[in-house]
Amino acid sequence: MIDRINIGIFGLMNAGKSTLMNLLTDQNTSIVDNKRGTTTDIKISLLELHFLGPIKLFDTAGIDEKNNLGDKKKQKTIASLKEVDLILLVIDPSNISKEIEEIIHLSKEYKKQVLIIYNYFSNKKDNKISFENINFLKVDLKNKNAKEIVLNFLENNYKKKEKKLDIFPSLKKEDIVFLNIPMDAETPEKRLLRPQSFIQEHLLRRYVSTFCYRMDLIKARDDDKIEKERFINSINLLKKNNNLKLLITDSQAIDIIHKWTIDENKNEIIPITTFSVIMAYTQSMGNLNKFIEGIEALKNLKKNDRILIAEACNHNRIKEDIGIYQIPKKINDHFKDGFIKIDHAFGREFSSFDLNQYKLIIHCGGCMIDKQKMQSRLFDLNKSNVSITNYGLVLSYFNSKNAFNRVIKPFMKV
Ligand SMILES: Nc1nc2c(ncn2[C@@H]2O[C@H](COP(=O)(O)OP(=O)(O)O)[C@@H](O)[C@H]2O)c(=O)[nH]1
Ligand code: SF4
Ligand SMILES: [Mg+2]
Repeated sequence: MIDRINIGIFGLMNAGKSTLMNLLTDQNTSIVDNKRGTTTDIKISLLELHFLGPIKLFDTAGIDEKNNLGDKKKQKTIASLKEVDLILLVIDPSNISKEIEEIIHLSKEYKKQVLIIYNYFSNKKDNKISFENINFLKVDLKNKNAKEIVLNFLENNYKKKEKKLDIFPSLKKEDIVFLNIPMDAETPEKRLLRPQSFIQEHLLRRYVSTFCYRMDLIKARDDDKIEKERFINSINLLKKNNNLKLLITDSQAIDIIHKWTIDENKNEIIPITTFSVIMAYTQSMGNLNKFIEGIEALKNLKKNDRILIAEACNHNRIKEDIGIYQIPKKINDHFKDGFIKIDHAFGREFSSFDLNQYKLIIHCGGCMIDKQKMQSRLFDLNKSNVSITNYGLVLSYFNSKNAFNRVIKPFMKV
């Protein structure tokens, strides 16, 4: 998962947004035409700018189209505005309308940086407008030096957010982290799941060694002696020089991992957490508390309360899928069957749900969406006063209070 800066191009119809998209991507990424409303859906392009690094560039539809389709386009445009780090507002100075103010208003509401590009088509008149405190550039986007001019403007005016999140900063070079990866029928062939490879790569980059272990979950749940011995032997081997510092497991194996990593005096032989809990921590830029608070909301659910189980992708689902089967079953076993109303949102469906009807969102690790999208979801949930928690936390909580406390402990500052 590459950390990218999301830049969105916004404005009215025919301001030159798609022209700017094509200029920055050096190709005909978007259709440019003088027919108003040419760009219907959001166009996304991935590129690299030497002074900013990896970029995700959004070309959006003009928000001033007044018809049914225009309303739909506007909705999508606003959804992507919530996910960008920088709004490039393209303005044709001869065509100013209140919708430009609306974009500026939204940028304030969602705390986004805005830069204005006045696209001076040579033969158009200037309405002499200015927006307070917003840096701007005057350019003709069809000019042969336009790209260089725009890039210079971006380099000099974009305020880069320096915040970088380190996962488990106390881990050192000589430390080892145990990764428990039980593969099942849902596991894709030829690769690890994204949260697993993301975390492994993150640790490797910091010279922290990882030990990958495949647990046979069916045998482990059957209390198979050989399977347990194999696991304990691996732990003991790694613990020999006191370098084993943490075990990260797939959340669905938390029942076994919790049980097998406490001794007869109930002391933990190794700290544990789950891939999914780490994803909640990283995708929210360290705001794990928000997801922990969601467990309190789970405890306080009442009859007929509605919850939404949200997965950020549409993967192939088998019978015992966590979101479709395991979590609903645990909720129905914990409360009474049918006591809580459970809905599901997969992939992009999330944005079409009315969040106000829910007491709680139970979200997957969200490895298929970027931090910006997750943060825009958190922003909307905060606004609607709806709680959120995550798969790993829920599975640990339903296992036991101890398991729950153990998986969050590695994130607690001492
Ligand atoms: N001469 C000139 N024409 C432009 C410029 N920018 C856009 N256009 C034209 O204006 C029309 C709308 O441009 P487009 O990029 O599709 O606008 P969008 O609706 O904001 O995406 C097209 O016919 C473009 O060729 C410019 O800087 N100079
Ligand atoms: S986006 Fe969610 S459901 Fe899809 S693979 Fe990632 S963690 Fe699993
Ligand atoms: Mg366009």
